[in-house]
Amino acid sequence: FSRRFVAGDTLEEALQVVEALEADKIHAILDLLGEMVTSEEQSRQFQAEILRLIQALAAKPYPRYVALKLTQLGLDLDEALAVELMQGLLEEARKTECFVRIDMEDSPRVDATLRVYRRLREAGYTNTGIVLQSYLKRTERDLEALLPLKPAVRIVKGAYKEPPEVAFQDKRLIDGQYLVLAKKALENGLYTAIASHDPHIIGEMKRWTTERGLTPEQFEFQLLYGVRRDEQKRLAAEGYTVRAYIPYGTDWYPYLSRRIAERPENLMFVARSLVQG
Ligand code: FMN
Repeated sequence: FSRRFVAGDTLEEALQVVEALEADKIHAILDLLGEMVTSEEQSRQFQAEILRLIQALAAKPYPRYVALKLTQLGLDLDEALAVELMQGLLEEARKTECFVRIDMEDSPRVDATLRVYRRLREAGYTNTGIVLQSYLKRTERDLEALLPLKPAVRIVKGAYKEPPEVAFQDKRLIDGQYLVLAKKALENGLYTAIASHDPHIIGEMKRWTTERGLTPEQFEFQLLYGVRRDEQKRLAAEGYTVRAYIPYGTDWYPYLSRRIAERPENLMFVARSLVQG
């Protein structure tokens, strides 16, 4: 039995999924599920659990890469706490060349997330990167402001329900803005993760990067574990760097709710695995 979108409750189960994907040349982004914690104690517990993940990856021969959310590390309680806990993680991660991606959450948290990222860069940590969401009207300005830092970026459409004041609602605008952001990031020399399952976006970015002569050292594709598995294999077989985002843990409710909101057919997969699980 394997679950469709979540690798399992435990780190050990998640690492088995990684081994299977590596056989297809797909690398892993490991994500311990958890977000919007309401106490310092919970934040510290999550940090300890992510440290355990980073340490477990240290022994592995494949690329080491984790993702987390700053509200998992207490961002809503105290920004300084999130910075402190991130520093502890990045210190450990840098020993083994492990990359730590800071996922982007909903719009009220974007400013704080970007501030924490800047603080970490000022403190000298380069093994971390951010996410930019094409549905937000502010994002092109955010990208421009960040350019001098040469951040590693992941471009996504955005997964949260956002009001029309801050976010485009029209799919064509969101998709158009996605391509604008991804190309602008690449034109400015940022290492860019193109995170989408959208055939139009993947196809256009393949075409454009080929036309520009970009190499696998400059960008990669990222998809979610369990989504378009054949496309993941195909891209990897074509020689692109491909990473799958692999969530694990017991706090899966918000994650699966977003997957169902963006694609209602996913409800079937989720319901089936709950029944079988
Ligand atoms: N959405 C966010 O709002 N923040 C994130 O940090 C985020 N990370 C993602 C990472 C990966 C690897 C992928 C594939 C998606 C991520 N998403 C994130 C979800 C996207 O915003 C979007 O909801 C989802 O990919 C569906 O859109 P698509 O048609 O482009 O695939």
